[in-house]
Amino acid sequence: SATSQEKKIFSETLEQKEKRLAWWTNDRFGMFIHWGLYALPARHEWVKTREQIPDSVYQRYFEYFNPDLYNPRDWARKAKEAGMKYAVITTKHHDGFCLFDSKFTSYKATNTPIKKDLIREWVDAFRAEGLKIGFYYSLIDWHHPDFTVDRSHPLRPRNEAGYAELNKNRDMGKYRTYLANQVKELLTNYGKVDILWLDFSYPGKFGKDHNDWNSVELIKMVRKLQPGIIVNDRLDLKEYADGGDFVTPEQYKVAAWPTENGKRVPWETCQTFSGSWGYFRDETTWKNVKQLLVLLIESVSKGGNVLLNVGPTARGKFDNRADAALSGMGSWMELNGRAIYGCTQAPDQYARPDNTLLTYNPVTKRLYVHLLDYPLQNFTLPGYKGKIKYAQFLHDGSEIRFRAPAGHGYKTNGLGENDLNLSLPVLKPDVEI
Ligand code: FUL
Repeated sequence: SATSQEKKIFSETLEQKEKRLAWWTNDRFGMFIHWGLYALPARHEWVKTREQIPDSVYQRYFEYFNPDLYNPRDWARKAKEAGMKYAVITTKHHDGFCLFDSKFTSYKATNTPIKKDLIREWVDAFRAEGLKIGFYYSLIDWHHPDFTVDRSHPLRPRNEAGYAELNKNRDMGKYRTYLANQVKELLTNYGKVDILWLDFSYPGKFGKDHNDWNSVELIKMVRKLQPGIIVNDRLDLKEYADGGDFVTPEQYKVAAWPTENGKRVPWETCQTFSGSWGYFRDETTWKNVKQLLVLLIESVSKGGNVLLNVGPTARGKFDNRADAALSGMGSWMELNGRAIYGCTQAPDQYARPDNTLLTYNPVTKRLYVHLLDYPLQNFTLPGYKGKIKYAQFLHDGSEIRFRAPAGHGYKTNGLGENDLNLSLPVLKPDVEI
């Protein structure tokens, strides 16, 4: 009998799924954008819950939301220059504020001083720059009057009795309808949508059985409206083999390519520059360009994607730190993108030397050896004898000479019989990470 893990909602085969995901698996690198009212307090997108800010106070961010410098074409160019091929934006985050013009709420950008459907302009701009587009949509909603108050809610009370009191007149069924209506709007009014990034759930999140979001019906609707769309795994559908197209490790590096039932699954890690997703003015924990590039290379070396987040300011710009990180990555990607796009984990026959990461393009059969610490002149590829025809630096295409030990009895300077020795220039070429 089928295990619960084999339960399916659709009849798509694995091959069909791989085909549907092919562009995404190839592109590897995307931009996440968390933008909303929380850009004004500028101290984390969860600020409303963290500081238990009452609606009446949070309302001032709605009244002063006026991103007059918003130029999504500029954002799109920066994403593209960084080497990103797709982007995902928060159409609504947990605070319930909608950047898009929804007819099911008045809590939206068109009713703030900016008076615009910011998603419409975003979609047009990113499309015009040739990027694929994705919508993040929060399942959680702290603004909707029918949404169940739970531990993550800004209104969270001191004790259990407090929850009962607060939830007495709340009807999750009404919220479910609202959610479905909004997802329908997003997938109907903006043309083709490439990715849907729902956030977040786990089975029985609210102590009810499995029907917090009407997930099966929701996903069926999504697939019907946008048959080619790629959907993440953050609905409570883990028991279905096709409940999500890819897994979403957040803010950590995976140890190895994630598997389910022994099979490697598509994955994407989402990461921030500095910890917060929304613009955080005073945060100082920014990762440097090398760390970000290692994250990207390491993810590809384990068969995954990276969705790297920018939190634009309340005036609608990327701040200088984000600009600098993006352009630093872009300089590297311009010369080394070939080791990222279309690449994946190297076949087992290639051992990974210390302080390196390996990526591999299965179509061109090229192996990319990323030297994380530049070695002194000689560099050994263990057991690579007979596996390599030619070696080059990627940044300038210049040849790297290599040799195998000359045979039994020969003085091999510590090389094993099947090793290869690369002769590297003494000076590290300056485009290396
Ligand atoms: C989490 C959210 O709670 C964060 O605010 C952020 O959106 C991240 C990508 O997902 O679960």
